[in-house]
Amino acid sequence: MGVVNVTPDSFSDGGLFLDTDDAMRHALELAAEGADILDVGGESTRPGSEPVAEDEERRRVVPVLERVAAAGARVQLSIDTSKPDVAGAALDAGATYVNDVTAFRADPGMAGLVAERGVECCLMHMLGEPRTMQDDPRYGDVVSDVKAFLEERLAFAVAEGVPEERVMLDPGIGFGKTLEHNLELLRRLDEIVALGRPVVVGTSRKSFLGRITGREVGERLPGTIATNVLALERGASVFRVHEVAPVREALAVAAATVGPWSPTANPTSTTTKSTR
Ligand code: HH2
Repeated sequence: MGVVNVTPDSFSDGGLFLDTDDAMRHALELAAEGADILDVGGESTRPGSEPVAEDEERRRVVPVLERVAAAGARVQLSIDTSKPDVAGAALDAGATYVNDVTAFRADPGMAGLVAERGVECCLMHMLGEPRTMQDDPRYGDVVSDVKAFLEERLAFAVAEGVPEERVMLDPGIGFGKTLEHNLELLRRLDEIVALGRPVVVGTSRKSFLGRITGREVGERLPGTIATNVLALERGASVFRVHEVAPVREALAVAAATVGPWSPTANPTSTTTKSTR
């Protein structure tokens, strides 16, 4: 899943793709690098961020989705929003996946929209809200708490008419979590996978990687790769990243190592002549 932030203030690429042309070019590049899903967002959820008005969010994302859909890229389009009106406009523009970082809590009507439109969704765990979520987050046992939350939100979505097969779950790395909480969730990701739905992980460029490596936000690709490879080994299915090509390549090697590898099943395996 490649990230397309049409925002002035996202934590790692704010302002780079606010212009529709720039966002569209970036989206097509990520698709060409092998992204299966493009996650288009018009509101930053970084710690301390302020909410964006609905009109403005819609104005940012809809033209990008329309133009990427019209370009015919072979990629699924996701809308990263917690507002049903924005999601509805995005679905009209060609999106078929709703990534709601509030797991339908900001507006429970989002569940009905996803059900009615027959699209897929991702329900993510977040403790508190972006403005304050990093102010001293606490859990009993972080993995058990996140797992219980995701189980409850999955049950809510299903009760509202969303087929279970259309729901993916995300532990919400960096959303109301300390460094230790993030590491514990990754270490025990198999417990979240045990819920039986595909698991999405988003570690890309996040500050906990900088806490370990001392690297600035634009220099966290090695940490991003390490955590995604580990998440794959623990059973994650979708990897939300800013840099698609290098992560995809690392995941292809990790997947071939974890399970049986076949040259025909792997589109990135073009260099089979190497003798080393
Ligand atoms: N992380 C971010 C945003 N949306 N969605 C899911 N499902 N999982 C995540 O981990 C996740 C997410 C934060 O990353 P980014 O979009 O680059 O930053 P910002 O919120 O500042 O735009």
